[in-house]
Amino acid sequence: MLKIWGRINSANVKKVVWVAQELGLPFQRIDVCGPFGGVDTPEFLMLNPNGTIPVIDDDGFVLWESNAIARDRPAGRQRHADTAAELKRLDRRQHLRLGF
Ligand SMILES: N[C@@H](CCC(=O)N[C@@H](CS)C(=O)NCC(=O)O)C(=O)O
Repeated sequence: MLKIWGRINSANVKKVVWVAQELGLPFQRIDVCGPFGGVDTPEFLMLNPNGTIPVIDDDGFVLWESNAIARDRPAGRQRHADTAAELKRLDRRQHLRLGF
């Protein structure tokens, strides 16, 4: 499931939440930054070394910068799905070729 890190009163976080809602994507939003803190932890800095919000983790695909997220997600999700389908197809063909 799509995870969105960031307090909801951030305009940049609102932008990403809006995109997820427009795409009909189920998501979990995690309150960090400002009064919630949590953007200076090693775990968060692994996700975004800038320590800023929003950050998303979409089934392992991590991205920060709200405009990049807003631009990427619609196509990115399709790209992700296409890649997964392609890998499955190749795997199936490999099995057929190796006969097991
Ligand atoms: N250009 C970045 C800006 C990110 C940014 O500066 N986010 C603010 C909140 S809106 C932030 O994380 N501030 C750090 C803080 O308040 O500690 C984006 O669009 O994602």
